[in-house]
Amino acid sequence: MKNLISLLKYLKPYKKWAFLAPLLIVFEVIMDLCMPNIMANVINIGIGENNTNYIVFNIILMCILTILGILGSIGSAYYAAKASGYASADIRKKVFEKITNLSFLNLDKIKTGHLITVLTNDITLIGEIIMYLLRLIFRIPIILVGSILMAILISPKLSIILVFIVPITTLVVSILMKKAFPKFQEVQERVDDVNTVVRENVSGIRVVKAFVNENYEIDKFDKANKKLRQISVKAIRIINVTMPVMMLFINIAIVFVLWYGGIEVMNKDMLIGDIIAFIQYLSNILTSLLMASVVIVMLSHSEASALRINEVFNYKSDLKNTKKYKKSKLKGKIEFQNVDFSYDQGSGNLVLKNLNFVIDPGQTIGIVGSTGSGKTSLVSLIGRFYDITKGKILIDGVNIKDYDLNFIRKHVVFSLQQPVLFSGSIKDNLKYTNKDISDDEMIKVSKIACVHDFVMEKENHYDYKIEQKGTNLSGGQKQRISLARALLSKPDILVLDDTTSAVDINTDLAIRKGLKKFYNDITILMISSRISTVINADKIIVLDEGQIVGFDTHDKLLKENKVYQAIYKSQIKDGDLDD
Ligand code: TTP
Ligand code: MG
Repeated sequence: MKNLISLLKYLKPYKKWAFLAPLLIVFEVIMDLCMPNIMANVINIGIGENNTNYIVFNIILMCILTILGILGSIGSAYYAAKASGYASADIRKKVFEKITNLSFLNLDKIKTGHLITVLTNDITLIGEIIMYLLRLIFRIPIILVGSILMAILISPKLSIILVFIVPITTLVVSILMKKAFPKFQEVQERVDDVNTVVRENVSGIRVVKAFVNENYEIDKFDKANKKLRQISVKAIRIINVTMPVMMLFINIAIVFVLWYGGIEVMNKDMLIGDIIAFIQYLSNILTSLLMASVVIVMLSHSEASALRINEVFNYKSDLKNTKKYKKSKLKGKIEFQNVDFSYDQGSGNLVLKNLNFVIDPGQTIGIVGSTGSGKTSLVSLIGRFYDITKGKILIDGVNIKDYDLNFIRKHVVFSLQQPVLFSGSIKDNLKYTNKDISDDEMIKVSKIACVHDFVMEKENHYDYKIEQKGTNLSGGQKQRISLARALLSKPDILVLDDTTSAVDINTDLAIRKGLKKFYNDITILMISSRISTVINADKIIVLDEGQIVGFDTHDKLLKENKVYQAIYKSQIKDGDLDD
């Protein structure tokens, strides 16, 4: 229960509403507790003694109590919904912020599907349970105790039945709930499975269709869906048994009360109205017990959700942001000293081995190497997306770990291998990092990145709507928008990870010329699978299986470096080297 309790602190800003909700329910409780008694009096005194005035007075009293009860109930529901709604929105915001701040290494380990389930299902469930708690926390115990007292007051003798019926009902209901609870937990897990299948399918639907594999995927979904159906039916079956069982107990109790009470009435030891009131209190007691057991099941159910929410809160980002060194801008000197790196720190499986190099401010550096040689991994270290296993990375002579993380991310800008665009207009995407960029500047940079020409061909130009995941743009267009977006965030160090791989050679050349002309003062790291892209770089890093096997100009490498020569030769054959 401690996880759920720890989440209740989110009610704090809304404590006024959180107090009003249980407080207002008191009117409903008063109504529930007084009504049977008043009804008994109307029958006993009003009807029994033919006292019309008494009947009218009590009916008016009942009306007033009912109206007050209903108003209280509406008010309570209103404030409970408000408090729980605001609190769960706050929790959702906190979880989202936490996810946004997680490191790559964290995110590599956590399934996206799990995070989405936490953000949607789990938090919604917590919101619901908070609402029920606010409404029922006082209602159930007061009605339970109040009704028991009233029943005893009416007839101590008849109340002996409570000694039997209350424990038996409690026992039976709790056994049923105990059975149902694990089933409901399993339902949640099966929902996760169905979600996973759907998510994979929707995001990979093009591949599924391209391989004509729809039937296989539908089959997979059917299996997950069938499992969910089976367990849901089982869980609901148990719950469905509970209601009739409760009704059975209530009816047995009523039969007993009528039988025994009837004898008492005939002996003139009891009045008819009292029997009716007693039956009312009895059903109050039993329904409260049922409600209590439902709440207890919900509480334990929501504890699992609360645990998952707290798990997200407790993820420790493995990138420590302690020293927080900042300056106005970076000059752009990058130094690697004996750097080893592994994605899986414990395994010793090194992706990069013993890297040593110095890049001077303003240089343009090409990075080449076969696929999987570690190019992307190398540059991701410069943005400190991961911490290295051994050695040191210095930027402007300062250890990268001493910088403020956000400062580094702001000044070392990436245009990634697979560009990610957001749904919205082209303009929204270009001004992603800074809304205040002027349209003139946006257009100027768009021309450098060879974005402007194709944008002018789209309808609405820069206001052209990009669909989810950029499906209505070509690969090369996405890459160029991603490059322009990177340039517009005014980097001191710019990293291009094969950014022009899907762009034709002439456009690629135009982009490189533009970069040289307008961005000569910043440090640029340019990964490319095409030698032609890096041919004019100040120096080229040649990577092979995580090691640097060459670091020099194109001409020198071509003369002396075997790995470089091999790459060069293979591309001449392909006719890829046109300039
Ligand atoms: P990369 O650094 O991605 O290799 P690359 O960029 O040179 O390859 P490409 O030209 O295809 O873009 O990968 C190097 C190794 O690191 C490879 O064995 C896969 C592994 N790796 C991970 O384990 N986790 C990751 O997140 C990445 C990016 C790579
Ligand atoms: Mg790569």
